[in-house]
Amino acid sequence: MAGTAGPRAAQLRAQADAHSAHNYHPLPVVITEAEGSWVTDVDGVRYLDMLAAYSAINFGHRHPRLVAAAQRQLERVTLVSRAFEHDQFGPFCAELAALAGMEMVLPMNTGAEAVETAIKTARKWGYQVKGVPEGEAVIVVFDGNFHGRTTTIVSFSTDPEARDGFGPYTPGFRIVPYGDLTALAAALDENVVAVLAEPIQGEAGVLVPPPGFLGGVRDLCTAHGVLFIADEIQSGLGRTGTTFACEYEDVVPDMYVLGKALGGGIVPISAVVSSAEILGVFRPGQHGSTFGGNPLACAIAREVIAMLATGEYQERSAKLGTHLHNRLRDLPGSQVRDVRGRGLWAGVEFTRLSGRKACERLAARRVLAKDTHGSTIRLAPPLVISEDDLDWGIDQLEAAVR
Ligand code: IF1
Repeated sequence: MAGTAGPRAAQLRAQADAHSAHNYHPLPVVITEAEGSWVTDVDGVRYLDMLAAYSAINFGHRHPRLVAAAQRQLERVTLVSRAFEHDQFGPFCAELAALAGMEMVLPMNTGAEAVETAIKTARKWGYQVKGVPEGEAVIVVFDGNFHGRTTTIVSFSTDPEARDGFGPYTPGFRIVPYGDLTALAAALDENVVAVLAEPIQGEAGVLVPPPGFLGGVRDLCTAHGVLFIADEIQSGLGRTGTTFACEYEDVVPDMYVLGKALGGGIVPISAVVSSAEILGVFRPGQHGSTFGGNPLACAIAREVIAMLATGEYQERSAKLGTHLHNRLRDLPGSQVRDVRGRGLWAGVEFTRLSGRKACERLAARRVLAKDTHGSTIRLAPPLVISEDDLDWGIDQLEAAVR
């Protein structure tokens, strides 16, 4: 049932299969062009993109404003390293801090690097400000987390697939059940410097925590002098109907970790955004990156920030998200066990169908989505998707699960 690929796609897939590491099992679609919510494969077949690169394409493929910003910057300067400054850097940091209601920004490239940066920040803050004995800092994380794939980050993963075979593991992490404030409170001893959480767990299957959980994390962190680090790499920048998913519970963390959509789907750029006290722990030479905060990425991210500053994409995500969730709730209970999510982000868990099978059937119907563990698929269409396209995509899902 994988037979959606045409002749050209089959040839390119065979080449990739022979010469690329097999760390993925992609759907049999080979894309050559894209615009807005639609992609076209090498045999000329069009698909509706209901994954949007796991939220990295929040503004759709090749949004004209973002392409224009990139093209303008390509004509000027693209990379100088952090040994010198450039004229996009100060404005990018100031504008991102303002969007987040924070003071300082530390730019990196990938999400995992930004999470690593948050971990290093929290540890240094713990030793310098909180007074934790050197080498004793603990960061509390949650069961089912996904924060990236570095050796340190997989050390505190609870997914055997992501973790097994990659030891020895980095110590200094304590894992508690997601959504369990009692367990969290019990885990907060004097050596804990931070709690790292996804406001909604993505890879785990778009798990929305119980009401009051984020507020409870905030209160416990404040009471214990612990930093609340919100990994909004996937949930942030408009995906859930607000700029940050934490806003749903009116919660302000001590640090936002951002990535994916910050680069407008054009370049990788990530960042830690926090207060001057917290990010102020770094001195020259203690952290950095060759490409972090480069002129091209900053110019594109500045356009992303300007687009988010008006609130129109968040509003669209909230409105279309309500429509999406209303329709998903109408799927037959015999086929669908659970629908979770917020805004234009949904996890649909099936009763019998595997997530992979559902995605293959969707691809055959010209809709792209991605399975996660077992019998769940996630939907995260671009925030610019038209209501008609969204309805058509859901129609295909309805037909595919029947
Ligand atoms: C892959 C998942 C999604 C993330 C959160 C950090 C990162 C991610 C909350 C790291 C990355 C990705 C990575 C990508 C698939 C995707 C994913 F299924 F793996 F979990 F989106 F749901 N924090 N998520 O979701 O960011 O270093 O990749 O830039 O194939 O690994 P990165």
